[in-house]
Amino acid sequence: MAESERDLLERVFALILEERATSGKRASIAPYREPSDLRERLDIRIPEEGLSDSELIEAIRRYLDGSIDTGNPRFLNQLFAGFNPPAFAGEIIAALRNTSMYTYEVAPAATLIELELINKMGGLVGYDRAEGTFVTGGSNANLLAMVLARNAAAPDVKWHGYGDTPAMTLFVSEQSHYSFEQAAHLLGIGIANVRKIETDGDGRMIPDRLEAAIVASKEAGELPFFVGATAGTTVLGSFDPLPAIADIAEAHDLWFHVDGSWGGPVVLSRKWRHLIEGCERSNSFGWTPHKLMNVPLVCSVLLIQEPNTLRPNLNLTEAAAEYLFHDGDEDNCDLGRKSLQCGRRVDVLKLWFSWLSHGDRGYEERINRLFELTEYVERRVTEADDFELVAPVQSLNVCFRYLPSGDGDIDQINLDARNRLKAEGHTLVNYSTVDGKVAFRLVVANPDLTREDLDSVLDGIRAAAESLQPERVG
Ligand code: ABU
Repeated sequence: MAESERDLLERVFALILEERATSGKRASIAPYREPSDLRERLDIRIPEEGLSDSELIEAIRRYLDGSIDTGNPRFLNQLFAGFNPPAFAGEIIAALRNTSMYTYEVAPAATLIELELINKMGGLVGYDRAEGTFVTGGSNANLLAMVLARNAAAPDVKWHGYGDTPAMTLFVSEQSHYSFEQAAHLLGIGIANVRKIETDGDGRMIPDRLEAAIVASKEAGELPFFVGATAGTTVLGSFDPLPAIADIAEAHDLWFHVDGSWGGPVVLSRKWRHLIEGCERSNSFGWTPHKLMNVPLVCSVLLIQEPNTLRPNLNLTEAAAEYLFHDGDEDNCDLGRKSLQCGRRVDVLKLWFSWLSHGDRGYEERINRLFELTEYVERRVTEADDFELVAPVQSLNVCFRYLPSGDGDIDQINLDARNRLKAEGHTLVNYSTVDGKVAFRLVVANPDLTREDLDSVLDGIRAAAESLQPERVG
């Protein structure tokens, strides 16, 4: 190794260690900066002549300064958070070998690890002989599941297009992820053919409404083909009633997919697995370890109950891409034949290292602890006079709002408080509108969170909101 390479790598690793040593202790997770301001600070332009290593290190520092520290315990904005050392090692080691998942010959170890973890995850879902593939995220898992479902219902479409196939309809809850509509658009099914099924007060799909919508679609001469249930909705964290939905999907011979992108890992907890009961009856299941399993983005999987489904659906012909896939591959080890991607990162490695390090029990304890912390937030919100839940807590999302003591636009005060905390870089907690009310959506995903961190977040929200009430100023 050249001296200059060693020197640069040592400086980069020193910077990473310095960054990790101070994360969590910093008062700010990164103050919000307008794009024009940040663009200037970053100095993004590519120079004519390359930078020195010292200048490169300065560029890395500028990037870190301009990025949110999602490992900080006051980042509760998304369905991911925290820092995972073994998984981080996996990210680096994957880049060290820098290969692609398409063929066994260039990714031998990674291929076997991926096959093993797919098998394990499928087993946890309750599939006997699952297959699956790593995808670019939960949206991509939903898209791929819809491709498989469409081809099962209308096999000719793969080769000849829709022709005179009746309008194909799919059914998801009104709380489901927007990617189902996006996939309907991309697949030429049409956004209007996504039927949004009403949810109950807990944000769960109402099975009777699903049944009625399927019947109505059939009566209209359409071709229902897919039911997408959600295990962990983005805003409320709700789990659709899978057994009842499975009954309906089976009765109408529809593909039953579970979007477990957020809530899927509860299968690892004996205490919380009941939330996802019935998942073993699904045809496919999306599971995104970069969320609840705290693996760095991107790490996401689509599992399929029926083995040997992906290859006939995704491979064009056995002769296609002969330049890449050279042999017969009787062992099904060239995973590129079973993927929507050609080049594909070794996303399994960070999951493998993390899971090796935690074991099943470690992940179970982690998930149980996150639920306990969520119960703590729920209790603090319900016991406070100036906070209220806007929906019952379903899993790890707490949707609540601040109630001002005087007059004032409650929605605006909550929104302004959120944006003030964002501007200061104190806390980042997302918001949404629930039953017409602007509410904080606090997500408990960071495994290093403590009750004190959560107190600090709630106190910060209260202080920001109080400071926005005119009658309390001065
Ligand atoms: N599937 C991405 C969800 C993003 C979020 O709600 O944080």
